[in-house]
Amino acid sequence: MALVEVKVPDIGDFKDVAIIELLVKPGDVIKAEQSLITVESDKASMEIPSSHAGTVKELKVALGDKVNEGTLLLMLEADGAGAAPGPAPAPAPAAAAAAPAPAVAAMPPPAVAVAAVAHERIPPTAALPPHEPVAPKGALPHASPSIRRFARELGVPLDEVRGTGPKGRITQDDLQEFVKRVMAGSTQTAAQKAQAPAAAATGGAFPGLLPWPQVDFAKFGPIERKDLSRIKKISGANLHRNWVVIPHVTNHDDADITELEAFRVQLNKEHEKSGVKVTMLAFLIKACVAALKKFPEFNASLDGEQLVLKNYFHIGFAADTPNGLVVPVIKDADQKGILQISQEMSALAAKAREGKLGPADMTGGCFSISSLGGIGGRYFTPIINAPEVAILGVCKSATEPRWDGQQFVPRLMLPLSLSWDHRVIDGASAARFNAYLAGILADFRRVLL
Ligand code: CAO
Repeated sequence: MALVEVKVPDIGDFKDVAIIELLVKPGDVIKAEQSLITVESDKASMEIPSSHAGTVKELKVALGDKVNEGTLLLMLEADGAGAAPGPAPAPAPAAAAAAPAPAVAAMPPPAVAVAAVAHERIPPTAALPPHEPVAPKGALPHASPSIRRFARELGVPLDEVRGTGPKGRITQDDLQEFVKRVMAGSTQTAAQKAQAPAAAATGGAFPGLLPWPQVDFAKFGPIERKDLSRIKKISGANLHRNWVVIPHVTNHDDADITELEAFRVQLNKEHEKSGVKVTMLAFLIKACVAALKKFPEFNASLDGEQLVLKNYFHIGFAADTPNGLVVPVIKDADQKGILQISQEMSALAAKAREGKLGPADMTGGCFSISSLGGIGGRYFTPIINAPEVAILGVCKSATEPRWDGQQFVPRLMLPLSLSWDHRVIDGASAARFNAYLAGILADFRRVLL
């Protein structure tokens, strides 16, 4: 293979410019047009590309050396792909000196990439918004075009990076070190610092929101402070994420459970001695399984742009415990009868109150039910238990006058509140789901249809 001398091409009016960055080293395999060094005049920095492709054998220059057109940069073992299509055109000095926008993007290959040292401002990126500079106000960071381009790709605010190169120049190592520290959490960008108080209070960064109110409550009366329980911290973070991320809609409806409640009371009389209490929640779980079978998109989870439809029916139920809310799961509820579900629920609720639920008791749920029926209330908006896509809230049933076509009759009505993820479910499906569910609760024989 031929050994080729790679020299500085025509760089216009740039004379005796210092090398501030060596971008390749012996042994590197490079392409034609790949940047080899960065040089800097008092007006601009620029990258010098290679005229050939191949393997770098020997560098003929060092950091700080001054170069001109024709200076030998390195010896290259050319790979036979030949030279670059033509010599790199020289940058227009005026453009180099005054470019207000990223000059790198404006220079098409194989042009020498130029960045104005004193005039370029890096546009803020979506990843890391505006920030406090490390450099004094007005002073802009020294960095070569390739470093600026790399910083833009990573969303790194360059003026927060401390440069360790000559004259405080930011090197690739400095950039990588900055990113490592941000990822490890040992440093924050100015934007992250500004958002920290609000983020601490709200559990996440919401650019543009007012900070959380800081109030000295003791000024207004006696107070005491109490740590949130471990469950409250965990469930709070989950509820917050789910509320913020999922576009919730809640449909309210009523189910006539007059006959069902009579049946439940009768069943409990029959099983008095067995010690198993048949609960309304057990019927609700069975009715929901039937509705999930009828409307499979409710028994699903979003995975990117796909919907994962589940062919199993694990139903979670919210349980109130002294330490906070937990959601144990009844597995394979479709394969279990009302008595077995009642029994399992009672065991899981007891375990929950004792704080003895294990991960296996609380995972794998397809759909959840939150029942406040034993407590009170009419309707509410339950928060979807991600990655599920819907949840049923149930409140206290009450006897109400209902028109039967001829007269008002007393009926036991159960308030239902179905929250659903509008990314997956449409309003019409939700209304149908509720109507179907209410139909089953009104006449459980419909489960057989
Ligand atoms: N309407 C009227 N009464 C109801 C009812 C309803 N929808 N559901 C239950 N009841 C009555 C029952 O008949 C029972 O009364 P008796 O003691 O006179 O028989 C009483 O309320 C208790 O009911 P239950 O033993 O069937 O228990 P449950 O199924 O209502 O609740 C459990 C079990 C674990 C869900 C409950 O203990 C619980 O933790 N509920 C709170 C759930 C919660 O916090 N949800 C909110 C989550 S969002 O923050």
